[in-house]
Amino acid sequence: MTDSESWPTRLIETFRCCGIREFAYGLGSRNAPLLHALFGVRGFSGWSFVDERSAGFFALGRARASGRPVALVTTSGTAVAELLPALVEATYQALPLLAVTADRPKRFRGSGAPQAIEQAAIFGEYVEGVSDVAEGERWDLSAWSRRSPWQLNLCLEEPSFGEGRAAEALPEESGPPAGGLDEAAAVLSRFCNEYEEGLQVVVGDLKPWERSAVADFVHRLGAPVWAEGSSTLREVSGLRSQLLVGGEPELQGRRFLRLGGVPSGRFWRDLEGAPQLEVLSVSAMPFSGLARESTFLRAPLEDLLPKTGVRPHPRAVERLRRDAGRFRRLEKALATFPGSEPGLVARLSQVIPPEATVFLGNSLPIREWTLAATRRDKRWDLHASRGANGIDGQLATFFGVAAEVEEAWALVGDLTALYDLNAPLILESMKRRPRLRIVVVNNGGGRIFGRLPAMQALAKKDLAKLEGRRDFPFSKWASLWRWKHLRVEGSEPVPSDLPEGGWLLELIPEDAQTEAFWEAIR
Ligand SMILES: Cc1ncc(C[n+]2csc(CCOP(=O)(O)OP(=O)(O)O)c2C)c(N)n1
Repeated sequence: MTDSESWPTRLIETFRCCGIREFAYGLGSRNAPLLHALFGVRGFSGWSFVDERSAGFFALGRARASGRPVALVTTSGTAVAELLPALVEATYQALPLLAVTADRPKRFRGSGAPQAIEQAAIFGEYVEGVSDVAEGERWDLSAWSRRSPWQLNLCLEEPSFGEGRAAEALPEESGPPAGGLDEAAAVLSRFCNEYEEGLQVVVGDLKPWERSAVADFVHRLGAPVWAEGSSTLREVSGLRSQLLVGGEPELQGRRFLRLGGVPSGRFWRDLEGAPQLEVLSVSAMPFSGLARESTFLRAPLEDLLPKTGVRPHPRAVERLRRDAGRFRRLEKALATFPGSEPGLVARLSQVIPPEATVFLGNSLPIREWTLAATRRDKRWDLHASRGANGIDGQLATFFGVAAEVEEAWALVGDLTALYDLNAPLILESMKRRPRLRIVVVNNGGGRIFGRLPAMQALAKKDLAKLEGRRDFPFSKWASLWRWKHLRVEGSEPVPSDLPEGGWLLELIPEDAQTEAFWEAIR
């Protein structure tokens, strides 16, 4: 096999076998023949990017929203390196991205020739495997679990363009191998059934396809549940008598069952220092989320949980009574300090319409949403990109999640928005643009740092430096993308009905109210 022209055809076959229907790409000459062939295939959608880093995060969003593997196609050199943050994120979220990286022929390695870098091992731990393929060789992706990223590094001679192949209907792909579920179900049911008093369920970020299996399982179990905002279990009415609504769970006297992503709550970090408390994590990701001893089952929740038999637990009356007391304090603080950061987040959640897609940025938005957002079930399609908790690429991921929906809201901090200023470029390629509402909580820097116990002792001036305090004119950024812009300061009302068009909503919390709020619920 000598012809580089047949590679695009093989790539198309690979996409089909793996169930890939979308690819995000950066422009380049070495990957141009691959792109040229892919463009001609009916049933594939390509998303064009100037910035490969953004392409990576956008693909992450598409994989999250669709549940399918998504490909990234780049040229050689630093374009490949730009994919790393999104692959890291995909690894910690167990999302399948296929990085198709065009490379110069292997004889260029180590030569320092232009755009010849060491691509084949560049992602290290953050790919499940690498197919490093020289001209004329075949590749085999059958070992790819499609639960984390894979790299297909294609070493190409000088670019040449063959004919793309028009596709017939795409065949059904085969799913990833299951395996070991019965054993995992036995371990899980023993963990739950042998311990009734004090079992605490905590649910982290869930993917759309995991939610109903988790809700059913937790309901069967009947134990108290703390649910992260992006699990969307907070608002499930059938779980009302089990949900902790007043704040994070207490640690003492508990055995913890974690389902889904690693929780963002402080209590999870505190568990690190309490090795006597037993923890069992069940997640599609290959990480326990704790550096100390715990039990970990890696399995698709939607397959494992329906198979797991559990006995219903007795109602934890005392724990729920204490929680109700904390909830009353929380409600009072939200009513007294509507201009605080959690107050603004709570009021925003009330005006976001039912059925909307909602994306929570990392840092305070996700924590404040979990604590303060409405628990009315608005059937939101809620997402947060929480793998390695980066604040990079959040808007690009959001646009990936939002690409096929009617109305999408993002809630991000000001530094997080600043990080990803070029991300909206992709909106120009969307056939049907979602009604976008980008909400920036502009507290003038990374204010999460001021909430860390270790930072609270610092002098105000030093803390401000570490928080990166600044004032950025977001109205100018909004006008660049032709979005309308509105500033809501402190206790001013959050508008419930925004006219058509894209909107940038800037929420400006009142510092004194935010401090008073946290003090009131301490
Ligand atoms: C890529 C990356 N760089 C740095 C960090 C460390 N970090 C965590 S939160 C944060 C500040 C975020 O500020 P902002 O978006 O304004 O949100 P706020 O903390 O005010 O809610 C930073 C820099 C990170 N998580 N990811």
